[in-house]
Amino acid sequence: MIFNREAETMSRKEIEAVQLERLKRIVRYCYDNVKLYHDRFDSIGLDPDKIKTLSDIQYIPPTTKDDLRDNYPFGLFAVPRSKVVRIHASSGTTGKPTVVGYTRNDLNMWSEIMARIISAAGVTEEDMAQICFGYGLFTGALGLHYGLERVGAAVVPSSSGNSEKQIMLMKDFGTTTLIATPTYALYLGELAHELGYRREDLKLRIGLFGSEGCTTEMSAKIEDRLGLFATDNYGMSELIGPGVSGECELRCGLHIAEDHFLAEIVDPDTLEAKAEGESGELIVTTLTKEAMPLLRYRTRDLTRMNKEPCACGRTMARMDKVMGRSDDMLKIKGVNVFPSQIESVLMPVEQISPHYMLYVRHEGYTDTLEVKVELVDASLLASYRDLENLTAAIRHRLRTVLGIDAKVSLVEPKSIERFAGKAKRVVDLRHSQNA
Ligand code: DLL
Repeated sequence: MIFNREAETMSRKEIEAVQLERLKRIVRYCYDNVKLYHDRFDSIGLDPDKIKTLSDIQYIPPTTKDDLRDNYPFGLFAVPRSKVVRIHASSGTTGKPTVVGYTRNDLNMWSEIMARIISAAGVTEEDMAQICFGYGLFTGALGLHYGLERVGAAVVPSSSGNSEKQIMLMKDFGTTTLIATPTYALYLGELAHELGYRREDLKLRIGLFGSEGCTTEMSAKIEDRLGLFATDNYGMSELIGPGVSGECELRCGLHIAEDHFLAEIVDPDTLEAKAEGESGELIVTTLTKEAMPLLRYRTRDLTRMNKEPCACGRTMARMDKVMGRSDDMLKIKGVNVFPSQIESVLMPVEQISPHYMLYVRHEGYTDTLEVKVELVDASLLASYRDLENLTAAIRHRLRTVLGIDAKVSLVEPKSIERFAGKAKRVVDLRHSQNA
């Protein structure tokens, strides 16, 4: 079902007209209401009225996470406190969180764009949706919550953790829709199996996953374990939370809510625009946000964009699944690789489970990578020869497919940590080693 047919099926010309009108307005609004933008425009002599076409956006300097940090907590808000009705924040790895605010209109827009991708995945008012994202400052749970209510689904706000109870509720309530990070969904599937539930004991049919990368191969494993159809959903707190883009039932890219977000793909080093279809860093301008609008926000996420209308009837541009973040790229003996590529190589290997960790170290003069992955069957550990053969086969695949040489460690089933939120699979020990 197309939730908002009028918006979601505009012609490219109509989309661009809406974007241009909104871009001009938001640029002026930012200049008039946010000191950072006022000062930055003035310092380079940029008149907000100079933005007359969509491509004029290139004259606007990008906004970065550092700008948010430097203006912690509310320095980038464009409205007085009385107009702010919600605060969220994302916990950075270091220091203070990144804080974002919403007006009533922002929350309304957020529910609308969420309802679009929730409907695009096939969820209707007949569904019972269990939200296993952590409720709190994280945008995931409340974002999905209000979108699902807008669609009319029954929401079970079970939050993350307490996994045995999650599965019990899933069975007893007849949950049809699961909302979680792919990592947590994978774990819930594993636990349900261990607790003796059969797939048919659960009524799950759709999984709305997101907040972290998940390869198609990993997604297929989750679908198999839980007996559902999974879609990938992308967003980030700074821009709104989830809702920036999401897959429809055809799963050939994530539809971007282009009437609210203007997306560009640029070269992460030079910031030059990439040609359509080329991959690069996603930069997003919020076109309608009131409380904390952002101009040309550097997401650091790497993807591609396709503006061809989709066979589902929606015309909004689609982005590829995120390949990784530019700051997540691992350089192993001169070869650049993303954790997602390693995941794609590991997933099809039958004898190993989908749980893995990547350790990067500095040894001698070079960086080394250890891929630690769980065996499905512990009995393999008893046979030195079988273990050696499997290790060699995985090393060989990593070398031929990705061109990297890694140490492969096969470990006992269930010995790798399970995550209830986003997984932290890459451990970079280079810094601590130097310290
Ligand atoms: O993760 C928002 C969200 C919640 C999206 C629930 C989807 C579902 P942050 O915590 O600010 O916001 O993290 C944003 O997570 O820049 C990406 O690097 C990564 N990310 C989010 N969704 C995906 C995805 C939420 N579908 C950061 N695939 C982003 C890959 C994703 N990475």
